[in-house]
Amino acid sequence: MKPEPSPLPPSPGVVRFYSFLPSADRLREDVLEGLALPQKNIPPKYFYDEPGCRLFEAICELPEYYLTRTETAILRGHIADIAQFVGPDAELIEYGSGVQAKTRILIQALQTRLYVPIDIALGTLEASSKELASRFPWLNVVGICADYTRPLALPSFAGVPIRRKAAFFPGSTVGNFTPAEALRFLRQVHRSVGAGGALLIGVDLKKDKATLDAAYADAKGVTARFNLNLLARINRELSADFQTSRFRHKAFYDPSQGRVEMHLESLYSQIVHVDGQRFDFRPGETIHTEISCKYSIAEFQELGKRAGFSPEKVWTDPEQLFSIHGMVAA
Ligand code: AVI
Repeated sequence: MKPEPSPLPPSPGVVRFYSFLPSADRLREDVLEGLALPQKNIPPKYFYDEPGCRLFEAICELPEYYLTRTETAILRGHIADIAQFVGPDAELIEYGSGVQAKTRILIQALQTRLYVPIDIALGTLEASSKELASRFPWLNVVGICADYTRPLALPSFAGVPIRRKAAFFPGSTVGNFTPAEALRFLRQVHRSVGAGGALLIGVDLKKDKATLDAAYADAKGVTARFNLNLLARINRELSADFQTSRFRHKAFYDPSQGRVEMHLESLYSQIVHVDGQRFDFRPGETIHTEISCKYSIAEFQELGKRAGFSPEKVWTDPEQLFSIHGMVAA
């Protein structure tokens, strides 16, 4: 999708927004197409409506969901080295910026002057961008509301001196792509930062099945509510008649594929209508809603190389649960 023509140079503290969001028709198309497949499937990007964003924030606080706190601890513990890797006067582009909590650590250390958060959830993007702009008075924030899983040409900004572009993609969100999709995405990031640009990317590491199973099926059932909210969203936005109590959350790590899979399992034989179309479910049949791929450090470096990056740094925690990679676009 093309950006709007020559946006004005940003001014410090001022938050500007550009929206490249696809129409509601895309949700309809993706859901109708996905439910017609032999393995029913709905893309995970549709988790993030307003209630979904709130539930994801709650997941990040769960004791079982070690990813967020571990990545934050790695960032804090290695921030001087990370700031040295990125260097001064970098334009910081964040993919899937969400609540931007980790970004604060980075912006403080880098003294960033131009920050471009990209997120599919407009409400969260607006609120967190405004909060960030008021916290750092020297910062220009240019929010982009977009689906970054699709090709996106970013606007360029005059008026702020920039030495390099640095992409930040925390949270192991790259794991929600298949390796082939991740490769395509990394190539797109390569084009956005250009030769010499930097990539800081959080990647969850392979580990024992029990830890991963618990992280995606927590005792309080927050992840179950997050998964089931997808059906409630489809009911609201596509006049569907899913009865959420007739489905259950299912999540498990498959070591042979190195990924967690999340599904919504039909508890009964049932018929559901979405936008006037009928879908039949057998008992035990599932809608596949998410994958969360886990990598070894070497596997992810190999993927980065195939996308044209040169892996330069890796920071991890003492238990080797999570990694942050520093790569440079060749
Ligand atoms: C956003 N993403 C990296 C999360 C993950 O861990 O794959 C989404 C999530 N799904 C269930 N819990 C969290």
